[in-house]
Amino acid sequence: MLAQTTARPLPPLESNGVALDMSAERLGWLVPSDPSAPLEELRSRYARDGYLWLRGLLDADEVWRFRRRFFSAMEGMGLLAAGSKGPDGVWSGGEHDRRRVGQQLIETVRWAAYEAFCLSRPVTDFYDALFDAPCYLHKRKLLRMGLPEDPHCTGAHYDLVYLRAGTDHLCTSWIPIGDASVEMGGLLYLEGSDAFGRELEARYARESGHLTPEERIQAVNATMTGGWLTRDLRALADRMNARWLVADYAAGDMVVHSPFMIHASTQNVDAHRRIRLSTDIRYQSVRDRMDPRWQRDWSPDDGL
Ligand SMILES: O=C(O)CCC(=O)C(=O)O
Repeated sequence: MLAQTTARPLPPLESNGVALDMSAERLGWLVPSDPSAPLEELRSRYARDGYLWLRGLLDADEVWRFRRRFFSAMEGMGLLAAGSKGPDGVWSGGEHDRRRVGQQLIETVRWAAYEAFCLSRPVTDFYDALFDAPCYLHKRKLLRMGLPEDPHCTGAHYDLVYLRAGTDHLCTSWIPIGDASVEMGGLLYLEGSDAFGRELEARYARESGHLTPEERIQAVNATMTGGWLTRDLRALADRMNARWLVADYAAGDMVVHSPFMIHASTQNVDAHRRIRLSTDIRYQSVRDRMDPRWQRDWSPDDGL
């Protein structure tokens, strides 16, 4: 196993305008795994921790190439600083053409080159082995940008809330496209929360018996008001008596998390104003039941 990244002092972090205000007992560092470790070891770590941070699984050059291609498609929309070159992805600090940027994102998730990136050999080999069956990549794939100064972040949630119409034997890959330091707002995970997510889901199953099957799979219905548990990450950590685990991700890394593992993101406060770019995509065995709502390309109005 790789050594844990060295803990280092961090700036104050915020998520959706709420300060994390983390004391030492509420903040920790994600533990990396070596992708070449024996499969049984990786499986048991995943079952125990609810995640695997596979450092250097992907070819870093390919990741940088994809970042370069992404930002070159975004040129001329006011998003990037005048001096931002190639894969830098430095934010302009001003207004951008939201309509064009949004359209470009919708187009980019449909690129064959993006699909090929998501299906790169190390990723599919890993999942074929993990599932002990040919893996299937859900068509609904998300690319996200974390812009510096944007207070909107991902609230605390677990993924199954959005994927209830298929198997729960599925995994999310969260892949930073470029480096994603803590300052850049990379994903953070609530330690030990896979078990808590399972409890919440079991409770939901008990309490949602009166809903129709169509209503029951929705994240918003008479029993639930949305997929997020909270925007107040500190309060959730206190309630769970747990730590949020942060990491300095590098191009080439992939985090695998279980559909019950609670995660969130923080505001990008990178001193160099680099945009956090990442993709989150879901894999399962081709033989397990698939959520039909995830068999179409992402669009902002797809209702999920
Ligand atoms: O990248 C983000 O901010 C959110 C990603 C996410 O929720 C996921 O990977 O399931």
